[in-house]
Amino acid sequence: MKTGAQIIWEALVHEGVDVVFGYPGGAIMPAYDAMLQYPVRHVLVRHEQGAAHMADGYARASGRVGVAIATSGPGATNLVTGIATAMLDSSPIVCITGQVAAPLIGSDAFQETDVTGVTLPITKHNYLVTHPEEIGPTLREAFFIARSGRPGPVLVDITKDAQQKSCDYVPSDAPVKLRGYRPEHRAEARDLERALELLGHAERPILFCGHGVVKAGAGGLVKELAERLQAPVASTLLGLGGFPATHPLAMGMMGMHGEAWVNQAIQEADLIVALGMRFDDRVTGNLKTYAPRARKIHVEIDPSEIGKNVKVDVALVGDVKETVTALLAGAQPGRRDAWHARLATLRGDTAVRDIVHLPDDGHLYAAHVMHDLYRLTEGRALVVTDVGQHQMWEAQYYKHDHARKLITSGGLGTMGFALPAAIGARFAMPDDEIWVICGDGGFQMTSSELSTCAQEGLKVNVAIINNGYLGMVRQWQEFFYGKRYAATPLKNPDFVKLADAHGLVGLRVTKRADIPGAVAAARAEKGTVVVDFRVEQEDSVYPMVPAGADLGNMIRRPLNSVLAEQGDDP
Ligand SMILES: Cc1ncc(C[n+]2csc(CCOP(=O)(O)OP(=O)(O)O)c2C)c(N)n1
Repeated sequence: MKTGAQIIWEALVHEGVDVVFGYPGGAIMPAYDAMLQYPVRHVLVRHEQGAAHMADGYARASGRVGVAIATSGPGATNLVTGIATAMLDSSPIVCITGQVAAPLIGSDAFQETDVTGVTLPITKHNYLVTHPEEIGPTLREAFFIARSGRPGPVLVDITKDAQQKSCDYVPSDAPVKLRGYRPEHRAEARDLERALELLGHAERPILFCGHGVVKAGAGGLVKELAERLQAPVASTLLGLGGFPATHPLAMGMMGMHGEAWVNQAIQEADLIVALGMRFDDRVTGNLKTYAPRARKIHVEIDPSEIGKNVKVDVALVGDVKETVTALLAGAQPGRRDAWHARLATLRGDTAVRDIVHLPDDGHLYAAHVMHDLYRLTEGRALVVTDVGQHQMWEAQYYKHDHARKLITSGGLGTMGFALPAAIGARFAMPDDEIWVICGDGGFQMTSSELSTCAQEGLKVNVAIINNGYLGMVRQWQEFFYGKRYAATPLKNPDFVKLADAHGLVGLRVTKRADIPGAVAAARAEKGTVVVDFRVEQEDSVYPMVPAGADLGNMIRRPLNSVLAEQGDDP
């Protein structure tokens, strides 16, 4: 006989879990008490949002399921932002919450919240468990659902009395079968044939590398396909690293803050092969004018994404790896010289406008920090970004050649994600050099997790891109709201002192020349280091497609100001 609390840990150990991120409280105390008997490391977070992001960061870095644990009521509701973040980016996490005892449910008992109700739309699935016998099988299903098909978060809410009561428990290895849940799909032969026909005839194709390529570990196959077809590859934000950024066929990022020439190329392409991506509005701009000349092939594991935003000519529903393997079996080599010549023209003056190429004028630009971090870490760091301008600059200037080395909140755009997600990634990748890149705003949303770093003895490097503003919102105010900076200037704490208060090292950089020294000092330190980069306050991310505008209609860095800074006559 085992208590329900013991069964929770037995089931987790059986699933191969060796670390969980959580915060205790009344309704989950039996589980915490039983935890001491099991070989699972518990990381005590400072806010349950952090626990969910840590589980998410762990999952994204490792490809395994991350686990967060919290008590009922406020503990459970604090998980919500992290669960929604995982949902929008298809990240496999299992959240276990305590619930008030079953007889009290519905009585507004102390710390009672209907968390299965609250999380219904932001979980792939959720459960309320009221009997100890259900705990083992439910957790087994939860892990299966989280990682199968299109991955996502699953919440298991377990009443306190179910944790306290006992029953027999034997872990099962039988395959999980659930009525109505069919996560596996395989592209149909006739659709593959049709796709190969379109590929054979295309003169101006582009492959799109989405998050699904990273998740499926399909990067090598996509490279083979791109080289065979001589097709250029554009990436979504979450697809970065899925295809090597330094490969000659790599175009870089598409979408709102993608390269202008890449977006223009999409508008001129005659075939798009979208691999594991979902045509998010940040990628397409105005759907009415999106890629008007292109036939579209959509390779996607989730059938509900097909035709959701963009009508496609061929849908290949299935795992990206399997589907690209099937395409490779029939894809014919191509050259497409004229298309590559056209792309070179489109690329045009992009380099001239690039701020990184400007001479050092004494100002510290965020782009310099990203570029130097890329250079100094030789592109090998695992970078976890927060949300805002710095996120886009990182995507533009840190060239990722490897999958799972950029972790960022794409779909939900959750400020406060980076530091906790990096802590989770630290457990997945104990030997990686990890850099958190965050804004001064987002950092303060979850900076209390510095305490977690200190208590757990964790090493991450935190680069705060400190522009004294909620930068991305300030940029929109500058472009679209007549420079009325409503509620975007920030009066920040002294981040160096804040690090010090946590018993950690803090550094400050105000000049470009000082970046390498600070990076070296941060790398040399054993514990977590916070580097406060005081960057240009009113710089903007260029280029930009205004929300809902045509993809080919980008705001570019004003050439006049660029030439003026270069000392040329505008
Ligand atoms: C939790 C949350 N609240 C609000 C927003 C809206 N938002 C998007 S970017 C941004 C500004 C971010 O400022 P900062 O963290 O300083 O980064 P920067 O843009 O300056 O690089 C805001 C407020 C958000 N994405 N997430």
